[in-house]
Amino acid sequence: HRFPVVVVGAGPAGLTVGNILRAASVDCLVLETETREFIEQRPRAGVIEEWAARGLEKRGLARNLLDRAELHTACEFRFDGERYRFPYGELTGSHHFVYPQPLLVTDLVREYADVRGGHIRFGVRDVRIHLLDTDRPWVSYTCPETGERQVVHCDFVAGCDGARGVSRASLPPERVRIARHDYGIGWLALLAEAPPSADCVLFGCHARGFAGQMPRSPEVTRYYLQCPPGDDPENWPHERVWSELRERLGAAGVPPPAEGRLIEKRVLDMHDYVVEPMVHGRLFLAGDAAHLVAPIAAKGMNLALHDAFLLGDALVARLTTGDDSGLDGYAQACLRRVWDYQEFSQWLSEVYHGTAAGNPFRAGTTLARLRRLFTSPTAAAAFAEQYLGTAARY
Ligand code: RFL
Repeated sequence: HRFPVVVVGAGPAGLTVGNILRAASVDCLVLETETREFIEQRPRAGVIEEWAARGLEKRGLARNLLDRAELHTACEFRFDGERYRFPYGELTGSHHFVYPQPLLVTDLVREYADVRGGHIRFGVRDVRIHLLDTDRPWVSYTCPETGERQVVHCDFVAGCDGARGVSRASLPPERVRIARHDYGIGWLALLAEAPPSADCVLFGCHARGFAGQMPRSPEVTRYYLQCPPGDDPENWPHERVWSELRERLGAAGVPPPAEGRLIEKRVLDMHDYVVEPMVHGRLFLAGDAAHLVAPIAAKGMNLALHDAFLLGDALVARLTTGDDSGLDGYAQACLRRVWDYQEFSQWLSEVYHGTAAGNPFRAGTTLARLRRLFTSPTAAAAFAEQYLGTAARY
């Protein structure tokens, strides 16, 4: 078999690259280890920045998103027993789209496979990437039905297989630098079958630890509770979860969170990494395969989409007109936004976790940082720009 491009991984990054290639009639093969049903239901992100939604729209990939997403124009911080609403929509004229990742993935698979006629194999095993130093790379995998090894020759490989994939591991260690940051903090990530208690994202900055509420739909709400890294979700029975949420999100005159069955409960250790360069020979990494950003600032899926737009367009230019400039500048163009978002996540982490550090000095500076957002219009404007990812240029 031969395809101009093999895309490894059918997450937001891989499916967006595949859709861009198909729109330009470039053939590609997407390889995914999970089943279609699984990826269409895997709950994760929900916040899509406006530029990312417009980027999807421009490529014909946002019809359902624009119809069904909720628009968010404010978030609310709770600290010192009070609530502080931050109306970023009024400040900037820009907003967030809230559209759960499984819905976006469902739209992207349908468009790629059913509408644009793209090739995709689900349930493949043991994917390997070969000969990246040559201009004739190939990819092999085990076919789920027959158990046979399959070989696919190609010109380019898009490594979009997320944080635990094979693409990053295929890079020769002496040719890449992986910068890592560990926050030493865990978050208990919860999905509750309950309506949100406020119409916007809530951030509770409390001495007992951070708590967050992210509305997902009228029936389902995501909550986060700071916990020790590596904590066992079994340490968090229903009663303990709701009493901590009430405490940490509590403020004068607000209703307590509406209780509901917890349908997801897992501990995430907060850490980041960035692979530089994101390219080796004919392998181009995109999304979480290249850089992980802890879900502190809800940036991961947005960065995955940013990479995918650049990579998809660059591959189309190379394969249809022989123009190499997009591929040559790819890593640098992605990494400017990646590092900017990493820096913001690190800054925001102190806002979320500083009051619970058990250190009165850090608690004092954290509260000063929070108050500044509500007393200095300049600080508020800078925060809004980073929160929304609206900086004009990278
Ligand atoms: P994905 O989505 O992980 O997709 C990678 C795909 O590759 C498959 N795969 C393989 N396929 C072939 N061969 C292999 N060897 C393979 N190994 C893996 C996987 O099955 C999968 O289908 O990566 P992608 O496309 O780069 O997208 C990244 C985003 O999914 C990720 O950044 C976000 O989910 C992060 N994130 C959030 N991002 C936001 O922008 N806003 C949010 O609100 C937000 N909330 C979150 C999040 C991530 C979370 N978790 C679980 C880490 C909340 C959570 C809880």
